[in-house]
Amino acid sequence: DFVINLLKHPTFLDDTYTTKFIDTTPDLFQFRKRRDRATKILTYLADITVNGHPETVGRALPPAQPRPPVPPAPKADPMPGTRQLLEDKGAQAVADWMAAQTQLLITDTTMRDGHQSLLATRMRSIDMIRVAPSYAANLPQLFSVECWGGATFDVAYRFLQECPWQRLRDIRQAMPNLMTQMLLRASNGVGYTNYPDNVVQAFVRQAAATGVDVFRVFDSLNWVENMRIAMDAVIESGKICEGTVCYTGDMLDPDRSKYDLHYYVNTAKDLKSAGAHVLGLKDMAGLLKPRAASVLIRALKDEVGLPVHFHTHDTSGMGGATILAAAAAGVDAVDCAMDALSGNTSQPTLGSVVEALSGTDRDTGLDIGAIRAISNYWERVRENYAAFESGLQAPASEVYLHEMPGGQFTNLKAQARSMGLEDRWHEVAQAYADVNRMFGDIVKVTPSSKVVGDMALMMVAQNLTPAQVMDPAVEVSFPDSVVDMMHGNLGQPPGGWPAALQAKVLKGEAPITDRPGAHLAPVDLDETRAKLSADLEGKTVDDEDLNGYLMYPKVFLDYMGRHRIYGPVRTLPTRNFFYGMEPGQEITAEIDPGKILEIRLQAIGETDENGEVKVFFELNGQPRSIRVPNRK
Ligand code: BTN
Ligand code: 3PY
Ligand code: ZN
Repeated sequence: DFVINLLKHPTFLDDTYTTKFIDTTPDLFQFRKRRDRATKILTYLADITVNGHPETVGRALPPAQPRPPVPPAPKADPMPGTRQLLEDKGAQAVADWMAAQTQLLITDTTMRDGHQSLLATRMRSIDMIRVAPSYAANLPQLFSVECWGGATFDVAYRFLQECPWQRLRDIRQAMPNLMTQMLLRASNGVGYTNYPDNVVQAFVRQAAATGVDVFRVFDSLNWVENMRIAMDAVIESGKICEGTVCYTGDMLDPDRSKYDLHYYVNTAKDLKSAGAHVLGLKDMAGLLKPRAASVLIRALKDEVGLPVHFHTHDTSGMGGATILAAAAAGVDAVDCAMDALSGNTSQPTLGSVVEALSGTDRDTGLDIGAIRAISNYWERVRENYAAFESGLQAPASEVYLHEMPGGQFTNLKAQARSMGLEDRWHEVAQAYADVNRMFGDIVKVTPSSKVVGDMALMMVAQNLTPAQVMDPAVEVSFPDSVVDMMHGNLGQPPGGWPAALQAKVLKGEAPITDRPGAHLAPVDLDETRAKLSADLEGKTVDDEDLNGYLMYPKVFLDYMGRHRIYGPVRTLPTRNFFYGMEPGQEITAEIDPGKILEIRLQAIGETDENGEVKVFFELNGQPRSIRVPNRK
């Protein structure tokens, strides 16, 4: 049988079993092996120690002297919070309670948008789960903790080698009194493309079952028609549906009349009719100015009749002022990030908003001492992610020109750098604004923002002006994402796509104008599960795995392939996950509740004639050696 086959393979006999090995002997990838999880984790540590982590090589280093993050002690048993209200009385009761509150309710975004916007979404679950009990015990007045969705789903599998569902389950368990919140891109799920309706429905059902309480549902073109499938699925699951309108442009600028007060109020009313319990106002780029916030929030409160939850980014440096204006105008809840992961392209600073409102009629009721202690934990956590810092030095008013979402800004900058366009960044910013106008002035948020970014980079790289792009006589090879969007595959913007550009992009092909989901056949879930199980050599495929695969087939399979080699590396401390170990260092990893591996790195051998290195460990006091290729 294949286990014996594998064990007889000469490379396996001397304990070498790595990605490279898999790449060079793909036939063996199909074989089951019996290596225990501890050996897998040692293999990972040996490989990273010798070769470095591909994602951190050449990047900024964390402090030489590690300062391990220590979560603040839970002060008491967790008091009942919003979660109990949801469990006991249901989603509508939470919405009614929100609207009746006088205090400003706060969502902490550190575990999702905070690190998505500042650290390229690279925060690992272990750093979140360890502090979750401190949130539960010391900040029970929080409205919710945003900890899932957006880009975190994909990045967990793709770059962090961990299961996003397990993250959600663990956080949910560690924080039983607080509502968890996720960001859902409506029919685009947590991906970049429109999924078949039944895939969106299955995903929402699973997210609710595994532990999401509040679903912030938005569409990247504010097309309510394309949000109904996701919103209905949330409502059916009994969880809170935060139907969300994205803010763009400048509401009080008469030259940007497409997105005026009427537009927002009408869209919000449509969201209410579609069943939203709460109205989300999502200012993903941080464009809502304080004066506009006063007008907009007051109108939404007066004319729509839903509690309003406001989200912004501090890219301009003006986010705190806008939050205070929104609070004065009667907003019910706002998003902030813990101090140490706030500011710039992230959310405004949680502790400072709490301080600013302390003693006022919108006093948040949160304990500022508890906030500082938790922020101090995040400050230490952040040090270990130095490789993913963007280097952004300061807030900038340029955001009002380009209108890039906080989560995209540093990403696009890195993309520009990798294309050799770093010195032309301000041209990219201008091109981004130009593309937005060419596309008819659209909402720019994942995935529409990615399309605008692709087009802007292409124009700068090829020195194309907007006039040239529009000129029917100039041949332009548009990015695939632009063709896809002009085809209607992300839905319809208000007023439709500009006809001349659309015709040029589509080269005579007819666009669709109805829901993209209406053109996608439902996926046969049983058949997909059976096929996936077969591809994974008979492994039982549970609903979480199935939904991960449906969102990201290749990313999921690659993750599973690495998982069988490296095992539960999510249990490693972050420092060691990214940088391996020093000789003499000792760490622990809890691979199951109560099952703790004590790992000591004894020594690193010389590279032998086969280009391999033997790495000597002690595992729970027993010597173990692992051989890995030296790829340096
Ligand atoms: C990735 O970045 O592709 C996922 C992280 C795991 C990659 C592992 S780390 C050890 C080994 N060396 C590599 O170059 N890839 C794998
Ligand atoms: C996402 O979709 O990931 C976003 O953060 C949009 O703002
Ligand atoms: Zn955001």
